[in-house]
Amino acid sequence: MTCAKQDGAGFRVRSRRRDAGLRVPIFNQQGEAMTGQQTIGRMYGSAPATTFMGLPACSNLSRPEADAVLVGVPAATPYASVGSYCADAPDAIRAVMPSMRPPFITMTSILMARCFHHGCVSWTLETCPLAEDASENRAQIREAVGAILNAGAVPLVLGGDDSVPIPLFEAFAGRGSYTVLQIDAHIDWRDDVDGERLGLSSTMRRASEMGHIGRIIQVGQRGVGSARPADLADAKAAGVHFISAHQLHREGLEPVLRLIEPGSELLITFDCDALDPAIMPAVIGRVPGGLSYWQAVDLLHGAADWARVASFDLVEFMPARDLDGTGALVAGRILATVTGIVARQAGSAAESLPDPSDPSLGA
Ligand SMILES: [Mn+2]
Repeated sequence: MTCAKQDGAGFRVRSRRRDAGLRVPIFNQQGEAMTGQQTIGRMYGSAPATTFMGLPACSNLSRPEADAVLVGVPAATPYASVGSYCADAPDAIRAVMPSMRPPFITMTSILMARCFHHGCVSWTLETCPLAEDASENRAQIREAVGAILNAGAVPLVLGGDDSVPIPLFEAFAGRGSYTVLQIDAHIDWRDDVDGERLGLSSTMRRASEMGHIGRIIQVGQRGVGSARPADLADAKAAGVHFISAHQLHREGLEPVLRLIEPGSELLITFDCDALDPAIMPAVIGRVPGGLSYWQAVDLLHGAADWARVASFDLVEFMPARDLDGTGALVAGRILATVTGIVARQAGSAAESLPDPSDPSLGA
């Protein structure tokens, strides 16, 4: 970096890149180079998309004609103290995942890409980020998820803060028994925060109270959050299985995967703060020691080897805290990976696709 004097008002930083006349692509969230150069994505045939990876937009949620429906949900029950700080997440994550078409379908993305265009559609809920409309938000989410389930498809929910999974889980009532796999830096077992019992700190306690939720597995704890010692004691008394981030790093995925009962139905709830902030800075509270990208991907694939993914949600992505789109890209890839898993489990992946367990494919 070099410094240049500017009108006697002080020094401003000027990049060496500009001085040297180099043209390094800097991507905006539409995947277009801010320098005007072609991006690597465009070079291989991608294009900006209005839906996640260019998924077909859904015209009728009750008849989606797909195995999975990706639903953007800006808000459910925001706390008045912080508001809906993740309301822009669906748009931000969609924007960084452009459409993929040949020959941009690489070996690492072929599973996702094929599944997207044959087995998943996109829908957006316009939930209101204002707390006073939270009950309406929750009703919208329950109705949307219920419609998707009635149609025989799998809901993939792109939040929104961590209060979004509560009405998502509620929509499964009367449909069977489910295991919740929560991947999160926090346990989310507060009974209430400032009188709000359906906010982001209470998600797992509310889940434990639902008759259709059986086993609860919580992975990745390490963060300083709102939980109190009594909350942890209650969770353990309720039979929750905890695998902390540190334990995962020391012992690998085996302790988690052993907890997943073969043939069970999984509701996977993925808080972005479970990931290490080096790859996921876009969270409200960054804590070192989180999951790596491959730990997360292998956990999702490993869980899906034993159980059916009945729903997936990705929450707590906070665009205002992202750094150069890094977190959005990671979140998008995680979501894309799960979409591929769901489509494969539904049998919509073409038989000619490579074996997903082939390590050379990546995710
Ligand atoms: Mn969390």
